[in-house]
Amino acid sequence: MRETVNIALSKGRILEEGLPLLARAGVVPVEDPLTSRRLVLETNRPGVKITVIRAQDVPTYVQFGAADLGVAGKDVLMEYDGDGLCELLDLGIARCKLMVAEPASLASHDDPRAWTRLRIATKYPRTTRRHFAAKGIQTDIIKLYGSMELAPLVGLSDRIVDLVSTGKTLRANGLVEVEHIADISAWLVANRAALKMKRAAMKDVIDRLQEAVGHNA
Ligand code: PRT
Ligand code: MG
Repeated sequence: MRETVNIALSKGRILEEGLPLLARAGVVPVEDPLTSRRLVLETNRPGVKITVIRAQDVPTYVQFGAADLGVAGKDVLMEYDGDGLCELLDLGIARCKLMVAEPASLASHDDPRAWTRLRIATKYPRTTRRHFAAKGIQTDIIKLYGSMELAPLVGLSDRIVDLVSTGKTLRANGLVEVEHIADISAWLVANRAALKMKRAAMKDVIDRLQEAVGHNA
């Protein structure tokens, strides 16, 4: 029986930037995932399937073997609390930065070296706590699921930790970057057990992606 390889992708920019990369690797879905309502798509390669899910769910699918491979932002991987996942390859797509930002009015007289305790709104509580704990700074964290940029405007928090790409969203909300936490890009991750049990089929897809990323650089 042919081994199947199921690749989990998320539906936003990872799909938009990931599909051309997969195409260069010779993996093309038979239906357009941007318009199809089907969540599992066959591809031109027999046995290779693409599953489209929420970004935050990719590590869970891969850890539990519901997907053999997955494409997830480093931000999501840093925040994920689980094992059985293998980070294989930096795909170099969906690049951005994880930053601390605050209102420009506050930043004009704020010095990050003087921080001792911060109230921060973020989608990334674990990463945020870990980053500041390593510097001996205590944090009161307010977990949000989106629109972090709104928090300082409505007095939820002074500062936010969020992804920044062009910086337009921050600027539009009167915020400025005050500290860099990490450079972010999407990674190829694999289920550790599947890597052993479906070695040949997985290796074929991984090698092709590695080639495609190389050509990208
Ligand atoms: O449901 P959700 O949107 O969370 O996920 P999804 O399933 O739609 O996932 P998808 O494919 O959109 O992937 C999200 C991943 O893309 C993140 O985990 C990051 O790794 C990556 N990425 C890269 C970004 C950005 N750039 C980005 N700019 N994710 C989000 N943003 C947001 C940011 O949070 C902020 O609100 O864009 C805004 C800032 O953009 P600028 O250009 O104004 O600075
Ligand atoms: Mg999205």
